[in-house]
Amino acid sequence: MQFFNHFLREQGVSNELRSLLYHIARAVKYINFSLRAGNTAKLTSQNVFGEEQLKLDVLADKIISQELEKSELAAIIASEEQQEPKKFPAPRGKFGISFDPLDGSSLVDANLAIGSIFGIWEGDKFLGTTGRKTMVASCYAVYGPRITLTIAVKGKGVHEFELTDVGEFVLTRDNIKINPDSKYFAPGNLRATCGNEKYLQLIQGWIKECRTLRYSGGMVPDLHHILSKGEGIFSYPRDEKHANGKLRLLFECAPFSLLFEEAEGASLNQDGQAVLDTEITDIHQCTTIFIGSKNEVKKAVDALK
Ligand code: AHM
Ligand code: MG
Repeated sequence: MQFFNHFLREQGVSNELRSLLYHIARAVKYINFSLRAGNTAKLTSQNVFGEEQLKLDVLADKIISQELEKSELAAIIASEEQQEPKKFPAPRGKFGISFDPLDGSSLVDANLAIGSIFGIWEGDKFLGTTGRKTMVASCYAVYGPRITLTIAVKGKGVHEFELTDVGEFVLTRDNIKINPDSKYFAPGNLRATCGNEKYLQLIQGWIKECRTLRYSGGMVPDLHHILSKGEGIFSYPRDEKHANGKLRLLFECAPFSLLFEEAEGASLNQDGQAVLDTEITDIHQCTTIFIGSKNEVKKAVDALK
């Protein structure tokens, strides 16, 4: 059995980065406890003792922010739940952490899998840089029937860990790779087919080729499916109202793009640019995304031109 921390040390991950990942793993455990505790109310509500309960995504945001502050390794943090990033006073850590505390929180009621996403950047700013230049690692947790944490440290591959009964993450899959071709498709923003004939044709083409649909409505489990099976494509194109789609560059797309490129997959926006090369000009900026098996991603983006 390979424990999370031992495995990362063997991989040559620096002490500081390992310690930061340890704090992220702790936050994931606390969020999991909160989810299991049944606080699944979508809106702020009162519990049986008449106390105010926090919305789950607000609670997850709080848990992660506190854990990152405690780590003393963060110079700045930015959350999808917060309007502005929070800077910690010097001398604090050397990392910037961007995160979506609870992606797919609207699926909680339906008891579908959801997740948390983290991007780890060097330095104390996110604006004016790209994932390629500044991101050093990323990871995501899936809260499903099992709790997994999948990590990519730049240049050191993608590895999956699972939370055991004793509260430790252990290695379940190492060096995850994605095949260039695939039979699986996960078509996000199907509403875009109403105004975009090419997207409609792309999806009809996948259906005519007898491909397999795997789509849950949660980016985290949908992308985890691709990494688990070692193949697939997830798409989220623009539509008439959303020129850059809906998914966030800093909190969702850049972290996943690092993971997928590390696994030899690809992640492009609808204009054919690597998502990791997109400059961050706004904390809450959105991007279109086509991510997964390299050849499928390229073909899909070409088909929409
Ligand atoms: P959220 O961060 O508000 O939860 O939204 C992100 C989610 C993704 O998990 C999922 O891929 C996408 O929204 C689904 O979008 P849509 O509601 O357009 O189907
Ligand atoms: Mg989200």
